[in-house]
Order: sequence, then C-alpha cells, then structure tokens
Amino acid sequence: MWHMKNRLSLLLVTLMFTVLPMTGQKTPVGEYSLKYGASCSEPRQDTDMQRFRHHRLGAFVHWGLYAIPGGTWEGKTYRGAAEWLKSWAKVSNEDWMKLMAQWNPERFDARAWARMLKASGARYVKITTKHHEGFCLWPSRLTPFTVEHTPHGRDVLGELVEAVNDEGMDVHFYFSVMDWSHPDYRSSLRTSQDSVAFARFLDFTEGQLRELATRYPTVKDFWFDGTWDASLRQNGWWTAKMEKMLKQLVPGVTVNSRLRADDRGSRHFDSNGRLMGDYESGYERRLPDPVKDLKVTQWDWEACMTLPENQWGYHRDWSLSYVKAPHEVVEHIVHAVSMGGNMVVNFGPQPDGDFRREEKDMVKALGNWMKRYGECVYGCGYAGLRKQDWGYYTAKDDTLYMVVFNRPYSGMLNVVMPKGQSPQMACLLDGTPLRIEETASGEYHVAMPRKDPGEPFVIRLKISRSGSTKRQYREALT
Ligand code: JFZ
Repeated sequence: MWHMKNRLSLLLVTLMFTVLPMTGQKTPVGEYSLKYGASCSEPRQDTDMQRFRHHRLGAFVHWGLYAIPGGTWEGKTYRGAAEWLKSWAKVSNEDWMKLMAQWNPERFDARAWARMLKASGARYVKITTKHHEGFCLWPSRLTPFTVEHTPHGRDVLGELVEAVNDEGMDVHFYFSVMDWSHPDYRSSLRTSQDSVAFARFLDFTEGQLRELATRYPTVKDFWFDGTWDASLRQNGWWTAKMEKMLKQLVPGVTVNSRLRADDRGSRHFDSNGRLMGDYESGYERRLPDPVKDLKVTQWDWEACMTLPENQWGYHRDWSLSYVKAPHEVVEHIVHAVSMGGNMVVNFGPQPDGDFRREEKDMVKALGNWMKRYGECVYGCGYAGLRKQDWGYYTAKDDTLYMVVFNRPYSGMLNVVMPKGQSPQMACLLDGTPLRIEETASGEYHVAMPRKDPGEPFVIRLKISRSGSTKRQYREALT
C-alpha cells in the first residue's frame, strides 16, 4: 500500500514537472490538460451575467422561410417540427430557397412584436438570426439567402433589435452553425476534401458571426444551435475561438454551452467536467428533476419550451399537438427559477408577420400572471429547499416565496424549514397576512387564503434564522 502511494506521488510529481510546464497551464493532477476547455471555473459574477440571470424569463422567436409552408409540402402535412420541414419532405436547397420569392410579411411590425412580447412578462427576446435552413433574417454579405433578396427586402433582424431595445428588453441571437444551404457544410469529415470544405465553412460562419456582432452591437447573448455533428466536435478549437471573438467584439456578451466542444470532442461540459460557455443550455422542452438533479443549482442554465409539444417554427395545424395551458407554462417558468435557471417561452410567428390567436392569448395570460406574481420570478433563484407537494420555493435575499400550484384539502400548506429557521411572517403579495401554525411535531403550516385565488398564487415568507437573530441582537446591544 505504502509503495503504491509512493509510486503515485512519484507519478504526480513527474507529471507536475514535465507535462505542466510543457502546456503552460496549471492542470490539477488527474485532469486533462485542455487548450479549448472551459474559460472559467466559477459562474461569472459581472453585471452582464447578473443581468442575464436576474431576467429569468425570456421569449424565443423562431421565424424563417419554414413559416411559409407551415408544416405542409406538396399537399402532405408533416407532424414533425415545422422548422425541419425541408428535411422531413426531402426538399432540395434550390426548391426550398424558391420560398424566398414568397417572403413578404405584410403585417410585420417590429414595434408591435416588441410590445406584445414584453406584455408576456419576458425581459429578453431570443431571435433566430439563421436557422438550419440557412435563410438569414439580416442582409448578410456572405450568402445570397437573406431577407435582402426577397420581395419584402427589409432587415427584419435590425428592425427587431431596435424595437426590442426601445421597449427596454435585451436581444439575444439564436444562431445555427449547421447550415443546410451551404455547399461546404459537412456533418462528418470522411475525406481530406471534406476537411478543406468544412474549413471554408467555418470561415464563412466566423464571417457571419462577425457581421452580427458588429452590425448589432447591443446584442447581449449568442445562443448557438446545430452544433452536434461530428465535424464540429472535431473542431472544438473553433468553438473556443468563436467564444473569445464574440466576447472581444461585444464586451459582456454571454454564450450558451451548446456552442462548445473541447479538444477531445466533449460538448457542453469539458473533459474535466467544467461547464463551457456561460450557461448550460441542454434543457429543451424538459426540465431538471427537482429531486434528483439538484446539481444544476451550482451553475447558470436556461431552458426553453414550446407551446405545443414540439413546434418552434409556425405550423398551420396545431390540432395535431397537445397545446399547453397558461398555468402549465407558468409552472415550467417557476420550476426553472426554483432550481436557479431561466426559462424561454417560444413563439413562431405566421408568414404574414402576425402571431396566431393561441400565442396572443398565451401572452395575455402569462403577462397577467407575471404582473401579479412576477416578484417570485424576477431576480429570484434556488431557495435551498426541495420542491413540495403544493409547489415550489423560490428565494430572493432574505425573502422566501412559496408558489402554490396544488391546494391540499386541509387548506394548510406544510412549510419545510432548514434546521434552526422558522417562518416569522406569511402573507400574500398584496400584504394580506396568513396564519402560521406550529404543529406538535415541530413543523409549520401556513393557512390558505380565505378566498381561493383560483390560480397558482404566491406566499411571501419572512424567515428568522436563530443564529443570525442572536447575532443581530448582540450587534444591537454593543
Ligand atoms: C434545436 C433545433 O433543431 C430546433 O429546431 C429548435 O430550434 C430548438 C430550439 O433547437 O433542437 C434541439 C436541439 C438540441 C436538443 C433538442 C432539440 N437537445 O440538446 O436535446
């Protein structure tokens, strides 16, 4: 045993003196020495990151040529995601790009969009600058497939950036690296010709990202997608380079983990288990389990959600899907916040530039709820307490929120407190006090409000910590 230990230390010492000086990096023993791994090991605490985190609720907008066929091609309706129709119906790039001749969204009004999205309670808007199809919502100089070469001709993205910013919201850019329209795109690199073509493709993509960052410098975030192919995994260096480049071009900008792959092809988290990019972005139409997945409370993350099961772009026939009710969406938002994450709710505008009825109704319902109860969402996070049968806890500084979705028959909500803490005061957000009872077993109950709110509602709790209370007394006395 002693020998083993000795040998191990010898190995460690040799490693420290040989490998580390060679790479010039401090690599803890037992870890891979990575050139393109995580750029920081702790969550960012600068003002831009805090702003991102405090917003908590965003709106996604998926808009592109796919809105025109809306899930139907040559008379056949495809149930899959509408923004993937080109792939489902095996449409050639040439035929797909003929849709550009029909891009004339007469009812598109960026200001109306921004007002509407703001009314949902969202604090930022994520816009698809370019989805997998390759059609750009900005007049890119690097491809013919842009809004500029359509009957509409307008810089849709530019108009949206301005309108969304004028409404006081942040703009985030969705960008798909995978591009079905580009002749040099490769999903895998089998031959040296593939590698040469893909290198050209990466240059082209870098150029597009430069365009976006310099044309629209108020952008706060780049949310990458379409990064799962082997070709990109083998080029982790490029994803690290893009993160660096964007951060130089747009100080303070945030980048999602989906952009990133490291030297060894690990995605999201590097080979040493560290989060790459500024926040984790793998929760898509699903959320971390509130009991099993508490590890997510250690880093920043953002989830996104569709209103039907799986439609991001406009699909004409939502009758093929289950569509969430507003209270379910509210629960997803609160669930995310209760575990320290953001939630982005998706909208897929129609080809005429208007929003479908269901989305307008959703905005109103969400907005009404957020106006009344947003206090438990904005700037809030993980409370250090588990999900309860009645709903979720969120927290902000010394305030604890109970967000109640399920009412017990008894009308008494069980409050679980960490040891040494007790609820001192419970009230509704309008200040209406609620009765607190201590049970024989030392648990606390808060009584439901006399009048049932008839919707998910929020209780604000003031907590006393015995330790800190004692300290406060002592400080008051001295
Ligand atoms: C991608 C896109 O393919 C889709 O069209 C949409 O834009 C969505 C927001 O992102 O879809 C994904 C990407 C990643 C996962 C699932 C769907 N994932 O990591 O589980």
